[in-house]
Order: sequence, then structure tokens, then C-alpha cells
Amino acid sequence: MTADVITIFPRLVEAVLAEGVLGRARARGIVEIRARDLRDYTDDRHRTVDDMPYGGGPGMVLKPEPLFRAVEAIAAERGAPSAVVLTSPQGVPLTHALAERLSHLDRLVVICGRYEGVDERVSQQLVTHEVSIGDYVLTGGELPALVLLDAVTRLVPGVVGDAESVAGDSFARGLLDHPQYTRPAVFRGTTVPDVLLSGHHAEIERWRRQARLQRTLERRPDLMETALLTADERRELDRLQGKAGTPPAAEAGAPPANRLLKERRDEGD
Ligand code: 9D3
Repeated sequence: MTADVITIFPRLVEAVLAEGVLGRARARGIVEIRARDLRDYTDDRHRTVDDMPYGGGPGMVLKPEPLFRAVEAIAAERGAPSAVVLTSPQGVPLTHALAERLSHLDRLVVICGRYEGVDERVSQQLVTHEVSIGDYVLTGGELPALVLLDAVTRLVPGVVGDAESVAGDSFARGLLDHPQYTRPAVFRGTTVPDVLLSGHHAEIERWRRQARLQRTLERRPDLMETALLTADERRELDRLQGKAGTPPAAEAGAPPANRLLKERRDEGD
């Protein structure tokens, strides 16, 4: 896969892509990702990429010409792109399913939105997918583009070493993960659940399945609507829901039950 990221902050994008799993995948030639400076595709002395919105209003809008020229230059170099993604607050939400579909494509172009927006003719005539990463306001589309590329490229075969960890993605199956523990078995007085030390693999799997379902019910009841459940999970869910005294769903935005935070709250903070 190749991915070309069109941005006015190419050094920011390049710095992130150079590190971690993606940096290694690039170094090994599994994916070829390049940050392109939008200003390189301008033709005026000031390398202008934006202009005032027709009809008035605050802020500036990304001009169409540099974006069209950038995509055309990439197409001439690499061949026609399979998809041209624009990161935008007006986009469809990024989901694991969308990341999965994009991961099968050969040549990706990602345009980072900026300022108050992008000329609508770009969305209409150049872009194939307009994508948001969630309902909160950021200062630009670079971080969303990097989030999208991270989610997409880790699904390209060979990028993540352990294929099992990709296949077992909780979002791939629609449930949250179970809790994880590592050594020491006792940390500042708190122990690891006995079952995890027992070596009884069937018992451990039962405990984890119950924990995944209970967490998803409490924190993300919306996921329960679409989760693909095994017969065992369905049985366990019925048991959890049938039982009286099931804890109520966590309040939206409620802080985690973290001991340090709780103590701060108790101090009247
Ligand atoms: C919808 C907000 N707009 C109302 C005037 C202004 C605006 C705010 C923030 C326009 C652009 C931006 C910059 N954000 C992105 O480019 C962006 C984004 C985001 O802010 N949240 C979640 N996903 C994305 S993808 C691109």
C-alpha cells in the first residue's frame, strides 16, 4: 500500500509516521507513506493555500487549486489513487469497519482539512471518503489523518507482527477487552484475581468472557446492539442481565474509579 498525506504541516505528519509500528513497517517497505507539503502545489509567490469564504463569515477556507494539483501530481507519480480521503468534522465516523475496507486498497491519498473548512468542490469532485474521528472539535485534520492511517495500516498484512492480536481485536468482534494483569501478583496490597494464576484455561476463558460482557454493558451499551456474540457469550449475557442488582450503566463522561482521583474528589476538589 502507498499513502500520500497532503498537509500544511508535513514535518508534524512525518515525525509521527517515523515512530513505532508504522515507522518500522515503512522501514521494512511493507507500506510506503509520504507527507506532501500542500504549499509545494501553489503557484503564487506567497504559496497561498487559503482564502476568505464567499458569503462572509469567520476564518479561512482551503482553496481548491493546490489540492487538485497535489492529487494530480500524486496520481501522475503513483497511478490513479484507489481512494481520496478528506478528514473533516462533516465526515462519516471512522470505525473499525471503514478502516478494514480502506486497508485493502492499493493507493491511498489523505487530505488534511484545516481552518474553517475546504472548498466544497474538493469534497464533491476530488474526495471519495470524507471522514471524522469523533464528535469533538480539533484545530485541524492532521491528527485525524494520522489516527486514520494508524488504524488502517496496522490491518495491512505484515505491519503488526502478531496476526493473532489483529484477528482478536475487541472492536473487530464488537466487545471491549477484558482486564489484563502482569507481575507482580501483589501490587501495593492489591492482588491479581486467583483464577488467572490457577492455570485452568477453561475457567480463565469463562472469567474473561464474563468481564468483557460486563464491561461492555456498563461502559458501552451501544456496542451490545451490534456485537457478534458466540453462543457462550449470549448465555453469559442473559445470565448477567437476568440477575437482579446488575450495576447501572456508568454516567456519560464519569471519571474512572481511580483511587488517586477519588481521593482528590474527597478532598473537595
Ligand atoms: C464543525 C466545526 N466548524 C464550525 C464552524 C469549524 C471547524 C472546527 C474544527 C472546522 C474545522 C476544524 C478542524 N477539525 C478537523 O479538521 C477535523 C476533525 C475534528 O475537529 N474533529 C473530529 N474529527 C475531525 S476530522 C477533521
